[in-house]
Amino acid sequence: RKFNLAIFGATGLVGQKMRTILEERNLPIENIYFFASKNSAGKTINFQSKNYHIEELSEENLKNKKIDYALCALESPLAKEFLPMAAKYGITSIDNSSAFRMVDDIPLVVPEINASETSKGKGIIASPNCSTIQSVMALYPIYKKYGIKRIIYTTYQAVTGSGIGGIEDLYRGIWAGENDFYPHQIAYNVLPHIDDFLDDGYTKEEMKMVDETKKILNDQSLRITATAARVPVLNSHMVAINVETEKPFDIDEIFEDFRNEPGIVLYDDVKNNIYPMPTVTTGKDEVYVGRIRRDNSIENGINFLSVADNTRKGAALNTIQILEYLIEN
Ligand code: 11C
Repeated sequence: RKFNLAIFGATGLVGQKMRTILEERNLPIENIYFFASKNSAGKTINFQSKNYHIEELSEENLKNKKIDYALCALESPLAKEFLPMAAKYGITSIDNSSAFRMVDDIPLVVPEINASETSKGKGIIASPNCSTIQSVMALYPIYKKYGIKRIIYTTYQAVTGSGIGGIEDLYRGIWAGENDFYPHQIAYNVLPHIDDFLDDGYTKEEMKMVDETKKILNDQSLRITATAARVPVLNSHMVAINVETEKPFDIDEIFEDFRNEPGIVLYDDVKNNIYPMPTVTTGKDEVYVGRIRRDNSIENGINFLSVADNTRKGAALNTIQILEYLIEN
């Protein structure tokens, strides 16, 4: 049966990407509504060769339109305001923001890993942080087969993770060495700082990776630590992952495990300079893994890279895959 869909925050970077990906896939959409702030209301948006008016996200609109599902690309404070309201009017929202991810009875879903959790959602389903999604996707085959004791994440994150402000700072920086969005110039630089600092010296981004990984894998015993950095790359995050497994493994089998995992592309042929990079993964739906090698400093350790389009699998695509799972089930 066909359903009515809304996009909340349709004009931002993730909202626009949701529209692009919906155009690529064939979902049985009856009516689609694009919502944004008052400033954007009235502007037109093109979807599947038809023009739509952007409407203001308001209680009245949520109440009066018969919406079944919403893809939410709002900032956290707005998601907190509007998603419980949407749920009240019978709308199931799939939220890209961090607002509800760590709330106990709200599922945090990467469909390839824990799609069945969606059945526990009462009107809101959370989609994880971008760097978390591509990391758990890559760790999942290892976790299933060998168990995991400890994970060390080190990230190299693109400016699209910050939305339009990050892109503008990168371009402005290249020409004028100026910054407006970030606390320092991002062009020709690396910022060891993503999201706010917490009292213990970690950033919120680092703790999202730690906490969300445990929730998605449903394993609080995992020991995880993270360092997150912003690099002057336009799009696609790279995460260097060091993992210590419970059980011993054959490194050749790890390559096979990645090769056989849905949603993963094994991209590792170093003799021919084949390894995942943002220029390879941008515009792709899959998570690319490469530079796979044994960590010889411990008994059962692996080093590898996970690289993915943070605006696709890291954001818009994951929410749409959750939606596809919901409508199929
Ligand atoms: C970044 N990972 O690259 C962030 C963006 O919690 O959804 C996503 C923030 C979030 O800056």
